[in-house]
Amino acid sequence: MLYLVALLSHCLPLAMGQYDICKSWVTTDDGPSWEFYACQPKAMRMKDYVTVRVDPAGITCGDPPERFCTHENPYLCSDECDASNPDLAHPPKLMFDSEDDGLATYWQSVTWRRYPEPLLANITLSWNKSIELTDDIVITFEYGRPTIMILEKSLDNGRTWHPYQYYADDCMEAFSMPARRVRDLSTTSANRVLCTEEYSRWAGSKKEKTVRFEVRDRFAIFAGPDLKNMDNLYTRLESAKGLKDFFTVTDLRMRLLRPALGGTYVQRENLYKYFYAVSNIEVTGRCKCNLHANLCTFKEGSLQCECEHNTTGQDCGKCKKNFRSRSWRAGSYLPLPNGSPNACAAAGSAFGNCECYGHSNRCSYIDFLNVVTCVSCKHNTRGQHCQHCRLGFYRNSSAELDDENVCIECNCNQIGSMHDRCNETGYCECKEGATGPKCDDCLPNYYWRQGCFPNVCDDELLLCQNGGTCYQNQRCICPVGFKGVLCQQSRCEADKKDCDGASSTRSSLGAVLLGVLALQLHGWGDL
Ligand SMILES: *[C@@H]1O[C@H](CO)[C@@H](O)[C@H](O)[C@H]1NC(C)=O
Ligand SMILES: *[C@@H]1O[C@H](CO)[C@@H](O)[C@H](O)[C@H]1NC(C)=O
Ligand SMILES: *[C@@H]1O[C@H](CO)[C@@H](O)[C@H](O)[C@H]1NC(C)=O
Ligand SMILES: *[C@@H]1O[C@H](CO)[C@@H](O)[C@H](O)[C@H]1NC(C)=O
Ligand SMILES: *[C@@H]1O[C@H](CO)[C@@H](O)[C@H](O)[C@H]1NC(C)=O
Ligand SMILES: [Ca+2]
Repeated sequence: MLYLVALLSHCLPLAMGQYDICKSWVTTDDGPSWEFYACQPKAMRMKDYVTVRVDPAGITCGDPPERFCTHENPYLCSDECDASNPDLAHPPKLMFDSEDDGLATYWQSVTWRRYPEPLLANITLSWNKSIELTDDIVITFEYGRPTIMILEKSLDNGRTWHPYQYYADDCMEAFSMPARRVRDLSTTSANRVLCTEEYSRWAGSKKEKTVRFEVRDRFAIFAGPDLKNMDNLYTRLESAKGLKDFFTVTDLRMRLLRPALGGTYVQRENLYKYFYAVSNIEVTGRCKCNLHANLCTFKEGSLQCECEHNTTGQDCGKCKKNFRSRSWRAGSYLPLPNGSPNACAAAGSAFGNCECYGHSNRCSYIDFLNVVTCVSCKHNTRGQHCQHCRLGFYRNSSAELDDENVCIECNCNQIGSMHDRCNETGYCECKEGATGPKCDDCLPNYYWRQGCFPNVCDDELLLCQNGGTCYQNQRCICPVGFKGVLCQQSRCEADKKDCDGASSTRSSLGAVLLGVLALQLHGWGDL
């Protein structure tokens, strides 16, 4: 049995061997206990778990039924694709079946009858799970490989996409990129995105069927041609920035941009021989479990890591509840050969009794107070156990104390509020006249101009007099001959020489009151 395992791990260095157990029961001087190791699931045939989508709508042949011919037999166009007949249909799922009887089954596109409009198709594979590629992606084309195509990848379930590799029979012409081969890459360029001409040239559609994304050749840059020196690869994956992510995907997309031509030119008189036909897409990889699981299972339609080390989540990307006394960390391939588990620790176990709810990695003993306290609380927390929110933040009531989102910024309006602190529900303390949770609104009878000010005029109580109009509650626009905050004052009254002994209204009570009011309001308005 041991011999068999050794043999297998020699033949499949990427599928088996290192990092395949997460823990073992060992006996030490202190008695028996668990020992923990970095661990990862086995590589699997990922096409068994994929969801596929082919775009645009109507790109799959057979609806309506259509004749096609091949480059080998260009004038014998007797083959037919008919979506309503199972024997003649070519649906997308045939790219992932097992072809047990040796007969190629394939998805096929419509023909290029709309030439010169380009024949474009996208094949998108989604796993709803991050996958680490461990072997080449191999796409098999029946009837000739595309002359132009782009392989793209996503790391965030299809929200953003990045080119992974360009393929063309002439890279310069198609993409203005020089043609390169993965075999020529060096240790510093192992994660370069390049354009290759190796898989797009015409060599007879029966002879050369596959298009590859060369994972092995890139691994070989570090592990040697037979991938014997995996230790070196694992060391590099751990230390070289971006290298691990380069081989990680949640989705892949083949953008087919021009079909096989079978020669140099497109023959307009026979467009029935131009189309795409894909019989198989092989993707070999393992679930990304951050080195915290050695099993990955298919549950409720998605792959899911069986997390160890007291971690949880689809990728074991966080600590289990009550195991958050220090921040979550991925396991590490280093030090060789067993790596570091970087397990999550139970509350209270790591630093005596100092729980920091995962917001700090360090505790410190304060001598004169005789307390142990968390140091440098993160995520806007503070306090002995990082259990409070920093000033200017308030507690997110839908988050646990050990959640990264536990403290929400108050965001008080700088002008409308007294200070930048808020109460437990996020309400700021407003200056006079201001209102709203963030103090960015004004109370009724106040207007906003770099803060809230009481209305100078309005349509109810503070009416502009003598035909004046109220401008944005800020001032009255007075007719000629009147002035004052509410246009209550006749100009000849103010400037006696303009009028001829006009009788004074100064003695009237109303005018006195208005004058006082005007004085006050004027003061406000100038603030
Ligand atoms: C294929 O996907 C790309 C984005 O990756 C998009 O820009 C393009 O329009 C798609 N083409 C088709 C035919 O759906
Ligand atoms: C993706 O996986 C997550 C976690 O297993 C699951 O909750 C979610 O429903 C899945 N989404 C889809 C579209 O399958
Ligand atoms: C995880 O927690 C359990 C207790 O629930 C403990 O027995 C086990 O040793 C812990 N594992 C690790 C890796 O810390
Ligand atoms: C509050 O916490 C929940 C749970 O973590 C999070 O989804 C939400 O975004 C947080 N709210 C804010 C405003 O940060
Ligand atoms: C916060 O202030 C708002 C507005 O003053 C008030 O309605 C709310 O009850 C306060 N919340 C708490 C928890 O004091
Ligand atoms: Ca097939």
